[in-house]
Amino acid sequence: MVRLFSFLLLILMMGSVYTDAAQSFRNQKGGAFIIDDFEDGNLNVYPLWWRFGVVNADIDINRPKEAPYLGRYSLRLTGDANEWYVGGVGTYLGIDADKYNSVKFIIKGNGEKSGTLIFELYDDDDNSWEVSTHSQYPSQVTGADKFIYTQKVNWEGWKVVMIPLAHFSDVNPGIGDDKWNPNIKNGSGGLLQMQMILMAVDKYVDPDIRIDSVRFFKKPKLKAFPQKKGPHFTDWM
Ligand SMILES: [Ca+2]
Ligand SMILES: [Ca+2]
Ligand SMILES: [Ca+2]
Repeated sequence: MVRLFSFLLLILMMGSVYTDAAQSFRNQKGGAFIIDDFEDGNLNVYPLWWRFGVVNADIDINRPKEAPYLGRYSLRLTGDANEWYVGGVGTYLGIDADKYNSVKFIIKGNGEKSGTLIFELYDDDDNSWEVSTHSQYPSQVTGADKFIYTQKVNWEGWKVVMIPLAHFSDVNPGIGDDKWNPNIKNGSGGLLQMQMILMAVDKYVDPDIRIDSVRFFKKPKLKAFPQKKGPHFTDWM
């Protein structure tokens, strides 16, 4: 009976993951899509951020004096320098992101060796609405493109970082259709998920980065995503 109950609960939970993305995100204002501003001080709802690896992901209190655009809370990612690849956090999106051409973060560095962030975006290409892992190679996904952008954080204090989506690279050539097409046309799940990974840059300096206000937006007069071929990076993670 307990087993059956657990099974039903699991089905319910899985079902809830695929419900309307609008239910998982709040405070949407015209034009932009706010993934998180961390203002509810909770990483488990609006939206749920899962954690992987050995990263420490915590909500931290901002000091408003540090920058005028700061709210009350932000996300702090820290880890042990010995791990080099520390791990990260991710959230399920399932949104049509075709109308955006940029992603914006507010990032606080802790000096020259704060760490490196890898931003990953997964775009559904098999209408499965989920990121499925390869049966033989668990580090690989199937049916979705994985686009990444690497951001070295080597500054002290807060900085607004705007990245054109055209600067992301497809790192799984041959998987998905190798094109940035995160729309929900013809049954596609669009932009399925975002992950943010923390890496150390120095064996003796623990990486420590804070992130606030993650959002997609459309920057006027920015060129559309070029569907150029290569150079491709190998999927080294
Ligand atoms: Ca939240
Ligand atoms: Ca691909
Ligand atoms: Ca694609």
